[in-house]
Amino acid sequence: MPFIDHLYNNYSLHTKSRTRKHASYPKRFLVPDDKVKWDIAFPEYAPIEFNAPIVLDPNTPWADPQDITKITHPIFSFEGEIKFTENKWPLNPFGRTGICGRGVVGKWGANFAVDGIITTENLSTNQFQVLTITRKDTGEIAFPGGMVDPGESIIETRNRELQEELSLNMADLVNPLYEEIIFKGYADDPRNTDNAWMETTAIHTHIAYEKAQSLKLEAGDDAVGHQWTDITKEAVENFYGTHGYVILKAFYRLIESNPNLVNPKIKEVFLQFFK
Ligand code: RP5
Repeated sequence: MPFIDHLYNNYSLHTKSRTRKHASYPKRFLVPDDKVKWDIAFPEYAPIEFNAPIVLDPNTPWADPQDITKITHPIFSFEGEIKFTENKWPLNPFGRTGICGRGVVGKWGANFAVDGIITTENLSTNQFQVLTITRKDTGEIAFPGGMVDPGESIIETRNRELQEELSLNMADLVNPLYEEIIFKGYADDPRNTDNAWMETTAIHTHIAYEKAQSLKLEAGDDAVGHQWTDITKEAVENFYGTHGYVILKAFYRLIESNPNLVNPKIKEVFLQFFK
């Protein structure tokens, strides 16, 4: 099975949303692979409800009221129509997570983020590289990214996050070799619950190696470190959330849509490595 299909399988069964959790969460109720989808009967299913104090605090600006009838924004998902419980709580479009309520996630239903995927080709190692941060919360390697603030466009969020987490000067990203939105959908995130979850839009920007080397970067905000990460199986498997699946998707798309942009040796190594 090609490696990306293995990552897609884990993604479609939202393995991380069932088996990982935020440090403050109670234990997730065990949801086997064949009981993930809501339309499969699972009468024993009894997840604990957990809502973090910060989410319940009426003064937290990014959190909805606990009483869902009081929210004023629409509840929608990139994944299509949302189902609701009898008490009007939205149901995770990918299925059961083993915890209900909102956990540390502010909004009922989908919570929208943006990820900035900045990549290059390392001609000395013949490998693709991606600019990553080390997350303060889990210590995992991740794309720089974050939540969309009210009124912000996707590109504004991406740029703000690159500045906050990496001090990137946005003038350095003008005229990249390639730029495309390559993903819009559910994010398999360890904070997800049955009723509140992350969705993301990922923008892939590919730049020349010399340009990548010249960027002045400094970790800040949610990032405690930054690095150019070589795209190896091990790196991809250990990325935060869905980022491993998304980075492979991004490189396959780049190779397919812009075959002349990619160094033939790097392409050969990549395809051989992930076949
Ligand atoms: C992930 O959470 C998204 O892909 C995005 O990278 C991130 C946003 O959350 P914070 O980084 O703001 O915690 O699911």
